[in-house]
Amino acid sequence: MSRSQDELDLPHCSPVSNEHLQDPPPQAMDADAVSEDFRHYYSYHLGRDKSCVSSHYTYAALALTLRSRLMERWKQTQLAYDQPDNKQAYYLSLEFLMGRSLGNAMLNLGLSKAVREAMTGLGLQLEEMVETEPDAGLGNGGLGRLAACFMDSCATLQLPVTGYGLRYEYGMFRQLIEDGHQLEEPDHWLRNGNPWELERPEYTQRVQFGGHTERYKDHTGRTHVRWVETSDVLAVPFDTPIPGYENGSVNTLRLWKATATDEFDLDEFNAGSYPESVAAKNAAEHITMVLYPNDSSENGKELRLRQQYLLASASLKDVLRRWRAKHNNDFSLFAEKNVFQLNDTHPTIAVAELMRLLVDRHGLDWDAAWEITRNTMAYTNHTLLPEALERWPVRLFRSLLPRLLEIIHEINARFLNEVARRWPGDAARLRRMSIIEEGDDPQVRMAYLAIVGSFSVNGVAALHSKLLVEGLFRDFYELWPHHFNNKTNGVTQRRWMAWCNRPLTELLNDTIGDGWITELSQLEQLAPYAEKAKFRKRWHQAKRENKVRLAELVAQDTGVTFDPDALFDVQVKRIHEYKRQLLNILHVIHLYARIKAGDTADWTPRCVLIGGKAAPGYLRAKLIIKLINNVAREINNDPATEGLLRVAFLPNYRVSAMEVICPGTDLSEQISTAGKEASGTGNMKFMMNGALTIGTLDGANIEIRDAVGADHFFLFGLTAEEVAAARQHYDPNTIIANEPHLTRVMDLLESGYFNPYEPGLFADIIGSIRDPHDPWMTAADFADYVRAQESAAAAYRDREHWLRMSILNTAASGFFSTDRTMADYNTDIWRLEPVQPLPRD
Ligand code: 26Q
Repeated sequence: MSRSQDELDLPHCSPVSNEHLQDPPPQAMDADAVSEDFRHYYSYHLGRDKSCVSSHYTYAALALTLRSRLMERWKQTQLAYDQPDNKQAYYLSLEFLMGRSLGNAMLNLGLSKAVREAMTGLGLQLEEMVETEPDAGLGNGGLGRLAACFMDSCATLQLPVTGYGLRYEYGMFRQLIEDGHQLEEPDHWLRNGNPWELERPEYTQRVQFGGHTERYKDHTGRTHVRWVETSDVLAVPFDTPIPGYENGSVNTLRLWKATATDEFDLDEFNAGSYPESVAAKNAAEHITMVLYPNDSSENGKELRLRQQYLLASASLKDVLRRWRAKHNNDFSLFAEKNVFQLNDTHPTIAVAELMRLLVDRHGLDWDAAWEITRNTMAYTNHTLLPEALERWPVRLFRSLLPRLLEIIHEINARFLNEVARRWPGDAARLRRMSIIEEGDDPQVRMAYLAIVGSFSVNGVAALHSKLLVEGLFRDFYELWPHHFNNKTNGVTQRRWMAWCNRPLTELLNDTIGDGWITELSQLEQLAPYAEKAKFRKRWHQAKRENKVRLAELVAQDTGVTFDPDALFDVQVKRIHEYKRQLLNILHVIHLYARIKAGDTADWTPRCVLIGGKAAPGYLRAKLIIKLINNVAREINNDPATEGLLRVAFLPNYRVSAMEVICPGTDLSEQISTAGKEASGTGNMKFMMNGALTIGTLDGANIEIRDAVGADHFFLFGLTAEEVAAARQHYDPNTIIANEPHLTRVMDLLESGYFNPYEPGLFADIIGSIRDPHDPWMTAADFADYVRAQESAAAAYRDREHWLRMSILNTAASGFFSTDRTMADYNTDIWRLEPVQPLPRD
């Protein structure tokens, strides 16, 4: 049934080189050249002229102009990486939340000025062209955006790192708000084509599903395993160039698209069932049709497991293909020259797949293959919520990936032997640590497979990494303490400052030069300027300009008017109970109650913005969105709040919206229940852009506060330890009764004030706050949150004081660059040498 790769009817590269086919000369980087190329693409490639000027085509022409300049650099970079001595890393991730590419390409190619000049010369609005590009929304939130920031930093550091992911036809859903409810709309982001991707059919890989295994003996009498009668799918790679910042390097993001094999057509067609053959083709292509829109694992969905395996298998085969082209079947140096970073457990099936490929396909014995696998894989964990740890039913594995299940069982048997040798007679420990969770419906614990199959396990912030080894992974830490490490997250300052915040970038460049764009720690030099009144004034002007822009976005998308002189208080992130948007809205209700009670002496006018998507099946999160919208409606429509308080829910929060939001924010809400948010990365974007944080001691907030100093951070709430201790005797109803402010808020909420036409609508939410088993302990932190909010409001009224603190936040944000994060991964885990692109001949 399966035919070999060579029989696939695909384009391929001839091994005979054509000496006449020299590269054309390098392309000029000045405004005139950009303008000329732009007109060339517009007329001769897109076939448009001056009579039809739509931003879609001008965007496309500019994208092609930039892309052609990426191509030459891309080739020279990849040729350099492929020199046999270089070690390479592969970042395996089901999500890459790239956002838009145009501005990033302009910036990193060093073409910002030339492009602006060229477009002005052509009478075109660059802004409008930028807005035309759809976000590449191939991720849910933090984990996917982190992968995108990592790619930017690796290219900038000239590290040979390739991203491997899936080319979802439909990315993250578009969120509409209708009558306060979230509606989801499919995001067909590829509809108008994607100028940034390059299809590479010549590197197509075949991926097997289903079937069964058989044993056979080779001529020496050794037993081997064959996986047969499978239904195969093809994975076709699409490459996106990832330019480094003004360094001539271009890395690769390789995304796989699933397509049907020709056999579908032939076998079914010959059986006389053409329509069925087309239907089968469809089923294959479904695998990469849509991104799963939940950001804590949804267990047991077969299609999701197919996605994970397609990514793991196609990517490993791609790496092995390149290896074998140079080393044939000699894998002795493979682990020395290759490393795979697993972005959470989602691609962890790669551990078993690499074993399968080495043993079944390339003839290595188990121990040699295991040695290679364990020295090649590294795993990053992104969650502390036990319920979010991925588990797959063994029976699903048996039917979909039977050979991989056998391999997992073998890995587990050998691993449990090792545990038994270390702790003889400790049956409870064996049960706890087993990769297979026994029970009526046994499950594969993917995190355990990832730990057992790798040489490094890291968390994403100091607290998170500490809690991992004390809690979820404690047994494994006792066994292999040296495998565990921390790599605090970051964000790329190229997108999250240099691109998205022009007013502040200009001020920074004027003041300390532009070295911070590649070395963020240079922002330290700003600190002394916090004391200079003239500088503070310029800082204020930049922030105000950004607030005007944010207010325009809010007005356009919600109809709510924000006054740029008010305190802009912002919480944008996925909607989740542990992130406690509910606590935020309770505080908003409290402010409203104060206004209604006439308690407005020394008031700080405040505009509260909340945005984020709820997983479509997460009903309580959707109800929280509805509550926020209802509260916003009542407050904004009450004349008593005029000039004092505004509330808006921003629909369809996404990367490109954050590019407007974080520069215009004064107060960043990072208010998760301590011990629940692994790191957070929005917190870093806000800090870098001069926002102050109101937050709990959770995730990277702790490191943010340490960096900027306790006086410049609004801390509140229980610590992770106190949360754990308070749980035993948590009594929210007594807390509510004893806190007059909270009593008043709950009274308003329970009176139906915010749902006059929908009685009882919020009963579920009210019940959750009053539940002694509320895992998020919202009521416990309310009073302290209100206190911290009051101190933020007071601080804002002292403008000079606030500006000083704002400047010091930016100045202290140097640590939170993914350049630093990537340097840390490289020093402790990857051990790559930076590689310069080859010079052109
Ligand atoms: C798993 C199985 C099936 C379907 C979906 C999933 C799934 C998808 C996405 C599970 C989790 C995610 C995303 C998790 C995530 O974004 N975590 C965040 O990662 C950030 C980067 O490290 C941290 O800053 C955040 O604290 C963490 O919540």
